[in-house]
Amino acid sequence: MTKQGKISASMMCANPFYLRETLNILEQEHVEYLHQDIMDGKFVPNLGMGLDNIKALRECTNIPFDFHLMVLDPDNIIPLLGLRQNDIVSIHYESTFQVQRTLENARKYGAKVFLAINPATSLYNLEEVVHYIDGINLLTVNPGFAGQKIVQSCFKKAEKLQQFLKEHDRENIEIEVDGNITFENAEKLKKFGANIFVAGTSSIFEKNGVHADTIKQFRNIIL
Ligand code: S6P
Ligand code: MG
Repeated sequence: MTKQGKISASMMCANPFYLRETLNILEQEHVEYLHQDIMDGKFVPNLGMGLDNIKALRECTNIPFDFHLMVLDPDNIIPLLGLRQNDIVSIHYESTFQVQRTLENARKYGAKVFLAINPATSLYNLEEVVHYIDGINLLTVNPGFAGQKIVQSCFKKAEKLQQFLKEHDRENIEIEVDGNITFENAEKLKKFGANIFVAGTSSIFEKNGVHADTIKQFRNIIL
């Protein structure tokens, strides 16, 4: 079964001076998610997306949020996110001592729960939690910064992930890919079952915002 391709627009790539126009275009193009990278300067060497900004953004749009938590001890942050039913929350395998407990905690807030895995995180780690999640966020760069180059081993890993999910009767869960998702990389990763594509500087975001035409072209690739 081919899952429908969805766009998750990476808000860390949006120029705040053009935010209203950017949101208007993302809405008009029916972008499925706004990807919110939450970073604590510890799990990744960067800071970002404060909770007050997230709250303000919520008031400006009805597009569901796709939270990517790059923080240590995510259990402290999850209750503060204002999660909604159609949102996604991705939790990194290494960010908590008891990942299964954290995934279950997140589920209480009603959003879809994804496990995020770094390029060097082995797929073996999924074995025990694959039945507790709604999707995988496959990091195709080491998280923390926009504008990086894809880690080449991720293509093989995406192929292995597809096989792994089949073997565990979980081929219907969602596969998000995050990091340097160019048109070309999106096309390749789609062949391995990816269906949510984080769109950042590599695809739809330019210096001053986004253009409807580029989003339409990206959509054609990932449909
Ligand atoms: C990276 C982060 C991503 C970035 C995305 C930006 O730490 O998790 O979500 O926002 O990588 O896109 P690009 O196209 O600049 O890599
Ligand atoms: Mg991200």
